[in-house]
Amino acid sequence: MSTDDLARVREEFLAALQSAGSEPEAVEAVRVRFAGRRSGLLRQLEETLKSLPKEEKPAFGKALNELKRFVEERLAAAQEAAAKGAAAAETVDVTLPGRRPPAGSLHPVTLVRREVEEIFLRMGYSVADGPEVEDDWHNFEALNIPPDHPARDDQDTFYLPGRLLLRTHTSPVQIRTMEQQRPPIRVIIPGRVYRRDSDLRHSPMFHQVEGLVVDEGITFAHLKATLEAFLKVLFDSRLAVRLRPGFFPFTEPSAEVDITCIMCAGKGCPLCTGSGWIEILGAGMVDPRVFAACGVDPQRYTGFAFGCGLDRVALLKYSLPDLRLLFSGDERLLRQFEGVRR
Ligand code: 2NM
Repeated sequence: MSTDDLARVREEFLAALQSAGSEPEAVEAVRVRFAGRRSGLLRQLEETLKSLPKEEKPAFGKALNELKRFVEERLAAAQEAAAKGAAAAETVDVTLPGRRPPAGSLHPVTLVRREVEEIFLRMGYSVADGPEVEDDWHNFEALNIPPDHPARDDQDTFYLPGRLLLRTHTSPVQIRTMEQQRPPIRVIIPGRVYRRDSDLRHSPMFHQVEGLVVDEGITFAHLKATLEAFLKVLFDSRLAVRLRPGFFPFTEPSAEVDITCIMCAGKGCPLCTGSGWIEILGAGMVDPRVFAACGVDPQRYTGFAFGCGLDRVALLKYSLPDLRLLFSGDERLLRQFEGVRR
């Protein structure tokens, strides 16, 4: 072992450092190999020094010290460069254009619900909601539908354990509203309702909005004007509104409400089956028996109520072919509503 060998170690060290570049892990590997405390090359050379003959020790020792200082200096410089490089790699380039996250969209039924809410809020109504799991009293009894009433059959109810049921309309929330607050009442209730019915035009879960107005002196004229104003804003200011006699256990008199067919403007087409009219709402004057059941004085107060299927409105407004499309989870439907806000 001679000072020439030390010169060779020096060359090897420089070559290793060169190929490590400013890669922090590579620089660290070079440090361990040459300057590692336990078994680095320099440590081994110190052992070699001890075993040399006395006369060779001074020259070798001096050269080894110089090599150690050289290695330390170069390593320190390389470590600093590597640290800087790592920091630079973490820097954010603020001039890059932003990446736009994929936008979701509002479901057509949500769009229609919000639009209906907005129209009635502008007319001074409030929006209420209530439980989807109901009891017999709020869903049927208080609405003048006794246990043997035929209306129970065509409302094919989902019954739950513990004398509970899934509400078949949002009317129970109107009952709860009348039980809890005194007139004047102006409220709409949008929400999910459930009926044992499933075919092309029926889904076991669908959406309704119902409205209720109670005060002294409310007449059928108020009902008619309110629904006409509502339907003209929701669909088309040019449309006509037609009332036909109807029947509901909870209203008397009751009416079915039609609008001019929005496909053919009343000329007659497959959508309106040639009639030029489309049925859109049910409505009526609240039956005094319903008021009595809720603790509202039927001598003093009158009121009107109405109900409307939101899913059907969504189909009509957006010219969608099939009710089931609304509940299919098909993204191709939702993508067509991207960027539509309300
Ligand atoms: C409809 C049609 C007619 C209605 C009545 C009531 C209540 F609770 F006030 F009696 N709520 N909703 C009503 C009236 C609903 O849906 C087609």
